[in-house]
Amino acid sequence: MRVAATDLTVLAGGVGAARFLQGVCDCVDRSRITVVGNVGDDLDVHGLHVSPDLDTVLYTLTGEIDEERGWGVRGDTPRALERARSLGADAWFWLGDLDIGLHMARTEWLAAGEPLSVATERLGRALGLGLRLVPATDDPLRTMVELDAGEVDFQTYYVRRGHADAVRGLRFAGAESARPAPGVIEALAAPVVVIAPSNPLISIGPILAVPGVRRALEQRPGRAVAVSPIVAGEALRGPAADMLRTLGHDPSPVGVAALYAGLVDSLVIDERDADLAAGIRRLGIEPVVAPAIMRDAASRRALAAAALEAGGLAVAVA
Ligand code: FO1
Repeated sequence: MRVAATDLTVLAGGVGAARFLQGVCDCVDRSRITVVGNVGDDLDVHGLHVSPDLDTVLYTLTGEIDEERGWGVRGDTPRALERARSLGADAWFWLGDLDIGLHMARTEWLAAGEPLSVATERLGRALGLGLRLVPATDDPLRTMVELDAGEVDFQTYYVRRGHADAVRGLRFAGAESARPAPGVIEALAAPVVVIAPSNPLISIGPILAVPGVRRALEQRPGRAVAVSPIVAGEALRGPAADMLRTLGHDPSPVGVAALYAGLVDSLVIDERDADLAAGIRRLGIEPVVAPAIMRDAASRRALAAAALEAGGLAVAVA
């Protein structure tokens, strides 16, 4: 497969990454961007293959997203789900009717033997995404979460159990034999690579666990910048802070920097964490202080511009 050169690659998890990417798309033409997405959260449910993080990026950047929840399609209805429940199905994972339609298309293509990367490209093209969205791998890779009650798959931990359990360990099942999807390693040779403000353990971790990805980032020819998903000791969204703590990491931008040491040149941190700059610099990473809370389009754009400028990309922000 011939892969066109990309100017900017973003490693992305779910909701936080998608919102950050909205800002990136305000600063850089979509034709210049490749997004490498997490598939550790993927699940097979009711016979359908669901890729929540890829879909969150897809729906957010095509304007279909339910902004309030951060995932799923705005205004979607649960008629199919309710019907299934009324018939006795164990429908614990919320799927709207329109969303189900997308999963049906993807599942059909996968069953016909297409790789996930091709199915994702087809969905992106059909919905007018305009940038290249690539799963980290086409091979099965699932994040497994160790709880006091035993090991469960990611969505059982996150949705079914409401991410209320203390996380004792993480395992990326299938990672050892997974291969990077076509274009992933090439994309890491972009002049600028940005790690979006996503959970470093469960959103970026599965991407880095694909053999060859971490090394490609370590040996990058360009510049790499991460954006801290932790601000003032709290996660922008989700259970990242608690998870860092229970797994023995510092739930602060310094802890994030320690996880990314050797992988990035700079880390964007919020103004409230400016006093942590020296600790980050000691890890060999240049701290860049910028407002990191993404409230609206303007703040998403400003955060993206700060990250891109740290990577040396000239951006024209309106
Ligand atoms: N999150 C929930 O909290 N409850 C759900 O029932 C749920 C369903 C769902 C369906 C499709 C989809 O694309 C995302 C969905 N999410 C749901 C969000 C998803 O579990 C998480 O945002 C990510 O996996 C974490 O990055």
